[in-house]
Amino acid sequence: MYVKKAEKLKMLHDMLLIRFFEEEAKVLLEAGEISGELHPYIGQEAVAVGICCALEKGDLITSTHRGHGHILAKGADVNKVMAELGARSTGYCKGKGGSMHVTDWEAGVLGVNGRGGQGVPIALGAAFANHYKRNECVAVAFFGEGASNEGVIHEALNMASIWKLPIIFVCENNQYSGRTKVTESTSIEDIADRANAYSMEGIVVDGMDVLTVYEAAKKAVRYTRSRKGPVLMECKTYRYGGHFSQEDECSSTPYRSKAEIDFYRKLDPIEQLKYVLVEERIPREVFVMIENRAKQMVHESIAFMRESPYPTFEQAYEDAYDLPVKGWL
Ligand SMILES: Cc1ncc(C[n+]2csc(CCOP(=O)(O)OP(=O)(O)O)c2C)c(N)n1
Repeated sequence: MYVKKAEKLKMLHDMLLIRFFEEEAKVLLEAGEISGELHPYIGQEAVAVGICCALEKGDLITSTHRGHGHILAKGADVNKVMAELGARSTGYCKGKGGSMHVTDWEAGVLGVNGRGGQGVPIALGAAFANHYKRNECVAVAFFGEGASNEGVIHEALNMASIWKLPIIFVCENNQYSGRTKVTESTSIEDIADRANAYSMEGIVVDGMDVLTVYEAAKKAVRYTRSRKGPVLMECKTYRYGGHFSQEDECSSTPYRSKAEIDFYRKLDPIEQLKYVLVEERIPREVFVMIENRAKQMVHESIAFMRESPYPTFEQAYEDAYDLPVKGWL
């Protein structure tokens, strides 16, 4: 598939933005400027970027606990994401949600979700709403291969198939669910095979190659947008870091070898795309410019977070409940 240079450069920018964001977020967590926990997306950038570049603004996504990459790729404001991680009132959820509860209606992000697999039925509902309103929008549900064994995802696949809903189920198979290898939790090699059981299209994609993901996503979006039915897309990928950012510091027994991690680092999605661009004679200075821009955006987001106030005590009660009776609290 022909992909314009400008589109490829945007993909490079978006992957770099996610990578720098995640690297800086880990530093801030270690320094105590962010509390709680983070699940870094480093290594998996090609999936979020390849999928989201194939979407339109009105399309909707739901995300997972490893969600920063998805929402940045879908166009969320990096300042407001960082502010949310830093628990500041300028964050997407006014600093009361944190890393695993970012929502951005404007960018079409129906929520990062701390509960495994629970974004999937939300995306299903969004797809049903689009179907009901007879509009052109599609929904994308990101989930991990660990979550793929949860009943709710099977229910969603079945329902989407029966009603031919405009939804793409994107399983990011990074081979590990926490410390559990996929071969210990799942009886089949390709999770996309499960599409057969729900009479829908299933496809396995190299999730380390952004252009391959993009091409497959474009086809899937066209297919589901024209109301032919849902698609289950499995992206084979890898996370370089631990399940959560402090994993190495917290665990003494390694569950994967350095050789395995090094193997996937050699398939790095950012380097792969740069290689393609070098072949197309894009000068190295352009990469440097794009890298600097992405770094600057992340640094500005940190400054924005630091300058922003924390929510007040009173604000703790806002937005949480729509109480039927005034004065309950
Ligand atoms: C319903 C539920 N069960 C268990 C957990 C604890 N948990 C958090 S992340 C995780 C592993 C998820 O693995 P996977 O779905 O493959 O996503 P990945 O972490 O690889 O991105 C688990 C078991 C949870 N958050 N929600």
